Amino acid sequence: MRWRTSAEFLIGPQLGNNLLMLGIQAEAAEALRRFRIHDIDHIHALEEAPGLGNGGLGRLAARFLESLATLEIPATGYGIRYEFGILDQVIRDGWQVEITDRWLKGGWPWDLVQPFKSCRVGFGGRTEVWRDDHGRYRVRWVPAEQAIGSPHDVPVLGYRVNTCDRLRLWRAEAADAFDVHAFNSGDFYGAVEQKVSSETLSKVLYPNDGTDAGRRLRLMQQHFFVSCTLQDMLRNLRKRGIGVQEFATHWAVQLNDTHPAIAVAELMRLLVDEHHLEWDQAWEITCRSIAYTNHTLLPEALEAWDLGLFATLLPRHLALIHEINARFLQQVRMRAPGDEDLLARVSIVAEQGGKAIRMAHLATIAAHHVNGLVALHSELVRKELLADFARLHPERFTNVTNGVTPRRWLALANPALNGLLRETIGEDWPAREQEWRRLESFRSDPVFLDRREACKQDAKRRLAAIIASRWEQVVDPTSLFDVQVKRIHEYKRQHLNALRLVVQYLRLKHGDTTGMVPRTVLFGGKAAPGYSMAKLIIRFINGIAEVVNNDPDAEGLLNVVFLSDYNVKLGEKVYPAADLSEQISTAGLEASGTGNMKLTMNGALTIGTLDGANVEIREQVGDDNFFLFGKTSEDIRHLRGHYRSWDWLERLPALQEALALMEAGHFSNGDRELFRPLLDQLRCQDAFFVLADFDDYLRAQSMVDEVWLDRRRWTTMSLLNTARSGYFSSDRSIRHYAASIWKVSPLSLSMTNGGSRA
Ligand code: 26Q
Repeated sequence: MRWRTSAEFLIGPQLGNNLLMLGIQAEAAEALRRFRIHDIDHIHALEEAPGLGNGGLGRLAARFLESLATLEIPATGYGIRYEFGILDQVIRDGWQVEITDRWLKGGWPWDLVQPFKSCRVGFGGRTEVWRDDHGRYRVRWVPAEQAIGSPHDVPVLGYRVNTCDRLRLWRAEAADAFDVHAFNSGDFYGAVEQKVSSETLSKVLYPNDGTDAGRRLRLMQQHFFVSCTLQDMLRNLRKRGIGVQEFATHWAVQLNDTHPAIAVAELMRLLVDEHHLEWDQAWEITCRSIAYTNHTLLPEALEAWDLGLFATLLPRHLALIHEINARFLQQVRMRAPGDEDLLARVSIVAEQGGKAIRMAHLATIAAHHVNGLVALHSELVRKELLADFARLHPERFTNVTNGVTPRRWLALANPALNGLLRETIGEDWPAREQEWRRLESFRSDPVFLDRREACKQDAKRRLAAIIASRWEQVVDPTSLFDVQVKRIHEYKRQHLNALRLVVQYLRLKHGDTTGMVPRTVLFGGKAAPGYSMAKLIIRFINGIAEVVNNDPDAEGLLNVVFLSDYNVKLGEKVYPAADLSEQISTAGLEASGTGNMKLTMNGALTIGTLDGANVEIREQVGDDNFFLFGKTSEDIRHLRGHYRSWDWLERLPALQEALALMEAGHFSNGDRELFRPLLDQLRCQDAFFVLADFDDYLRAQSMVDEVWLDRRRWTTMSLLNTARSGYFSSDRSIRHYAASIWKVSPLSLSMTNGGSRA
């Protein structure tokens, strides 16, 4: 059995997906008709989607479970049942305003509580030494507080198979819900205080703004769900009569980034303190079962916990980590005698700037495999982020390229294309990504290309209708739909996209429209609540939209829409309708990206840098079918240190004019100060090399215009993007994990009454 621990599972709406997986969409629609409901989409629209994740990492965890189920590999995803997920976004006066996500307010019918499988989790307190019957010294942790985790199970269906996997989300409850003593003594509020503070544990998902990573509650959340999970697994073995020594043969543990990395210490504590294993045996079991996936190269996003906080909350774990560290450093000493710098670099405990526990080091030291998300990212993990560790144990470092599920993102989200694919490459195409290449044989078939184009038009019309009703904007479905949907972050460079719109707008104002094609430019994404520059970028985009959409000179040529509250549900409408996919991050900074894969599958052409998964997308679809621009990660590395954005600006007259217009308050109702922080950042620092890539981005955009004018060529390229995107099916990723990291194979249960895919 495998389990994947992740602090986030962004699972999306369940109904439509489950009907698809079971193959009963038509039956469900028919059943509804008997209740005089003729459009099942009305029902889908009512479903509340759990926002239990920030973005890519949470979405990846969800889709990997779906692929595990589809491939019939027994697995459980373990996470937290947050009461409030990622904040809902509304736009007021161009600004993002956050609203609590009360996804549970109307109840949620998809999970099953398992009260008899609850677990107790401790916090704080002290450790005690005692002697066992054999006279050996043992340590016992005496926590000061306890909480209870109760499992809420969500079935994860595979595509047309006879089994399902399980997502087990822990909800925190008070260990002693009601303090009768306090109540009897008249302290009514004190009587529920413990309850309130324990339940806070699973209350809210933390945003990934990286600013307040030292938050005590987040560390408590991590320990809470990891401890429940490991206890659950040990109980499972006990129930099956399997000894703890066999742990690693029965469970393969995949850490989704370092958020669950405390598992290394907690598993050691359970094995050594509670199951009385010797250290060496416990360590061997821990290392044989745990593997770690890294998701970020940004130093500020690497988790490091203040040592004092750790000591107060998890005193026993801290002692165990010190022991793990001491033994590891001793090995390093033997390998590299006298290299004190190396010891300081690899130690779990960071000594500079206040002592801290580096979770990535803890995970890396224990893991039998450490993987990145795409070739380039894995390379940077190996050569830069964890280079010292990779020199010590090169065999542990590997790559597993991310994927996305073609079920949700193509079969479900794009019904017209689904129909065409079923007809051409077989009913079973969503589970057979190797077959997609057969579509290439239609690349010169005009009838087929027309049908392919009609599918895209259908999706664009549907999105245009949603935009008209929800955002009250009219967009032309025959224009080029140019899409950038993802979390708002400076490294993702939505401001690069926005600035080229200003340049474009100025061209329109100057009457210079040669070669320009009608475009509808769509943005979507949330900014972390504490990330003010990201929020200013949203304000900037909305300022541009307001001006451009109301200027008659731009009519029919440029339309800009900010799709507020972008989430999985809205994504299902956007991906199928996209013509152009904007993947324009600063090279070396986007670990992978997965929206880029969903867009490629849906036949959008990518304009992008050589970053993250873009590199492999371009390799797969061919460089003729990809609009490449920008500096490479290598170029950026060389530029760092002596980059002077103002020198670059000198050579960019069109951009100078755009910045001047911003500064004049043109996009902020005359307010000349509003965008000052953004302007200063670009002119004086430009930490994300927007100016260094600007000219080349414009060049690539005019290539886009040129190809769009030759619609046959565009549609052929679009078809080839879909045909060659099979590599990005998450089934391929999971097969890779299964074979090379977990060493597991499918367990197929044959059907007795039909319906199985096999
Ligand atoms: C950390 C500390 C404190 C509070 C929050 C966090 C936190 C939470 C979530 C840090 C990071 C995240 C999420 C990261 C994430 O989504 N990363 C993305 O993962 C994708 C899937 O592998 C990649 O495609 C993206 O490139 C990567 O940015």
